[in-house]
Amino acid sequence: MNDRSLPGVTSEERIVLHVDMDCFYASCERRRESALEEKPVVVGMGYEAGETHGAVATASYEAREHGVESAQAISQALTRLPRAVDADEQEEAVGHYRPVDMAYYESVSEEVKAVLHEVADTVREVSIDEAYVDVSDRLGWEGAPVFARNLKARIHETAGVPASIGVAPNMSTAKIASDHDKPDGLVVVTPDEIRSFLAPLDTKRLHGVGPVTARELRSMGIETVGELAQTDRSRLVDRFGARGGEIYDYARGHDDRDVEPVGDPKSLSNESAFTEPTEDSDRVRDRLRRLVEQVTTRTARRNALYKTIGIKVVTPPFDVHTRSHTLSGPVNDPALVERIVLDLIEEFDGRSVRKLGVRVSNLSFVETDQASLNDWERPTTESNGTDGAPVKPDGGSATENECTRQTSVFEFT
Ligand code: DCP
Ligand code: MG
Repeated sequence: MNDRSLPGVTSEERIVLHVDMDCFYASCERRRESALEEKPVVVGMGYEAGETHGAVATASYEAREHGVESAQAISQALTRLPRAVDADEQEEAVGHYRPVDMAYYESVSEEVKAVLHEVADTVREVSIDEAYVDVSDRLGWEGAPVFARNLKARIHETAGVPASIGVAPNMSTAKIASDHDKPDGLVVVTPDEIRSFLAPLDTKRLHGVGPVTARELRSMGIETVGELAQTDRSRLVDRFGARGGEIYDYARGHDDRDVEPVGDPKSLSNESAFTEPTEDSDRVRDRLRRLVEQVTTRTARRNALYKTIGIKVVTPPFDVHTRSHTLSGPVNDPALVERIVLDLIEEFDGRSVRKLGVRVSNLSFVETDQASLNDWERPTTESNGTDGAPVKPDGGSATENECTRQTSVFEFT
């Protein structure tokens, strides 16, 4: 159980996907040159006649069988896998060398990331070929393998390149899982399996353990992640400082990092699940008030204004309902958020609720210049309301049912 739990709230496990494209640059080259399918492909610099300097950016899995790998000197790659010339193109033991074309790879990457944003709200893009996706709010573990398989297929159909996906209750394990069965991998590690999945692995597989740390760990008699998990935490902290505690936690399957989108977010939300589904509308409202406080604290910290305020209500088994209300201008007004949220929840009174979320979106970010905010301090939808009545959501276009929108992208069964 993780440490994020609040009293009365399940310290629920999340469902995190790590998506990592297979031999990405080489796959991009194959996408536009299908004759390269299943052939050894090396993408790099410095292999042309007369050039000797340069390095391998990546190699296809067929080329890796010849000992070619990322960051290798191109001269060494050429020794292991001679460059194909017209006459010997049919030979298996020759490599098809291509120059790096970043602009092209970036355009393919954008197509991949677009698919991810289409199927999930919470996406953290980590690099050109890697991203984390948190789907806890819309899936249970029983649905996770099908979701991941569909996502892989959809990336392949849409962007034309293969991905490996790891699914796990947290980021560090999801990353290990995506790498576990490459290429074309799909590895799902459920909360029950996490310790046994990690235990036999080399400590090098953990985030934060490089070759030097791995060597030090070995000198302490620690080879596997399982052995690391059995060590005294204090021994690791003494030796490696804060990072020692971190790798200990990862080894035990704990990682509380949130999948936080980088850059300015499009929305900010907080969610909370009940230990058991509840029909108690007072409890539901209390929980919502707390979520409003959490989310508006975050917006204040980031100097964010919001125009759209929404709730998410998950009813058993995992039905996700979203409702939102859009104001005519951006505001920073926690009391207004609370009124809107409490108004939106009325529709669900008497229904069993498993999980709640509060989201503000349509964000704009301001310098801390209060004067410029004052014009927008009150939304126009409220300006004629003097009786303090809750602002009514304008039932039409601003109210969206995310569940419907999302299932049109994916079938889950
Ligand atoms: N890259 C690079 N130089 C490196 C490592 C990587 O230029 N030393 C580039 C080329 C890769 C891309 O970054 O295609 C993504 O890096 P990965 O580590 O994910 O490697 P690949 O996607 O190529 O292979 P894998 O299937 O192992 O993910
Ligand atoms: Mg990759």
